[in-house]
Amino acid sequence: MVKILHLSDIHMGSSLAHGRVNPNTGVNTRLEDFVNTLSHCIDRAIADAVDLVLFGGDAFPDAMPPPYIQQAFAGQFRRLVDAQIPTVLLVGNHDQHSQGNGGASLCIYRTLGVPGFIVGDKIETHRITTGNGDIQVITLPWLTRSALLTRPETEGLSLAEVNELLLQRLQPVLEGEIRSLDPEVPTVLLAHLMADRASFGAERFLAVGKGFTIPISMLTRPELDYVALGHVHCHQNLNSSHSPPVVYPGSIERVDFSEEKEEKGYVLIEVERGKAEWQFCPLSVRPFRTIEVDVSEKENPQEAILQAIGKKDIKDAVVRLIYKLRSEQLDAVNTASLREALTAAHSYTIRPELVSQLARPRVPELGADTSLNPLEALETYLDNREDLQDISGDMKEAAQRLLAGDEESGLDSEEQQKQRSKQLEENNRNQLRLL
Ligand SMILES: [Mn+2]
Repeated sequence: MVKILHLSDIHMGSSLAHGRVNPNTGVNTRLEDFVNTLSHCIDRAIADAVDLVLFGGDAFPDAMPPPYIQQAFAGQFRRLVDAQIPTVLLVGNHDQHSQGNGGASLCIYRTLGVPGFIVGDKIETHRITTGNGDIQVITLPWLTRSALLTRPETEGLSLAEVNELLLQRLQPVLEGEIRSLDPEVPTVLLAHLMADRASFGAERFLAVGKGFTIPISMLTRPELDYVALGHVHCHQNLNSSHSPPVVYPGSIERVDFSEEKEEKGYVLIEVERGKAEWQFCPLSVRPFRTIEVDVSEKENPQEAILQAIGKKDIKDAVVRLIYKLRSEQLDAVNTASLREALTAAHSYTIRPELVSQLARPRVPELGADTSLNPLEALETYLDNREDLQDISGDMKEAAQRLLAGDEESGLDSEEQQKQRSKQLEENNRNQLRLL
């Protein structure tokens, strides 16, 4: 039985805006948080004498972290070298350098020949000998289209079509790795990807806005005993009622407020051929707290805000205070005393939002009915916008074409289409920049 510690999405060097300079060390307190949390993961690996550590990718916010941040990361992983624990560092999307000849921030560990360290920057099977027997680890780093496709192949294709083509290429490559496995040896797939429960090809158009996703059926293979994922920051097992487990451990620290309610941690696994037992190990990380209060109808807005602050445990937390008020109430709020009330927080931001009496009401039908498909939703929206009636036909037609993935619309020149797909890709990247 091989014992593994699986962690992912360290993103060391992000969330610095939520910290402050520690006067004793000169270091941003959020970097200290991340290093401290990572050190707890490494402590556990050493204390439990695990046979293998798997890192699921995204070490830093980008492929060029400042030297002091690289050093903080390396300083922790160095402890695994000293403890002679084999370690696989998988390359995530944030680790890849997009300019020049590519490469990834983590490749330096291979270049230096760090003993026991493997860098997973391509699809490959590694047979690793541990104190408790051999284990096979298939590495599947974040896939860019250039990994499996050439430029002429993708010319003129929509993003959805490129993704489909990428999947078609990936499948035989992965299949090749799986068929070359030693069936007697326990096997883990270590992958940085967005998994989708949708079956192959179905609802393809809905995936466009989400970037490249891989159907889970490609991962739930009986030849695999555990699928160790990285990329999604919220811990989850995508295959809970079946085998193998397909697990995102999630990020180890909260990167921003979107992770306020998520528990953070890592995963311990005991794996043998045909069986894996795993447990999520929570980490005690710095809390994030949103205090949101609407005081626009309150007689004493100051008091109402202070009350809202008083209700939350803000000690040592990263806090954001958002209060809604009318413009004539602005003078009734004393920001200095709000700051006073927030001093127990680790850091805080204060954001007043004006409620506009002229605000256009939202389309009520869109709020109530979540079963609408995108076209029905657009129609409902257009029915509520008299000012758009003259172009509503064109808009519906354009939406239909977009959803059908039809690039032969005849409306745009090839150049415009290219621009648009570039823009779309850019949007996707921005949406996913934190994953
Ligand atoms: Mn990622």
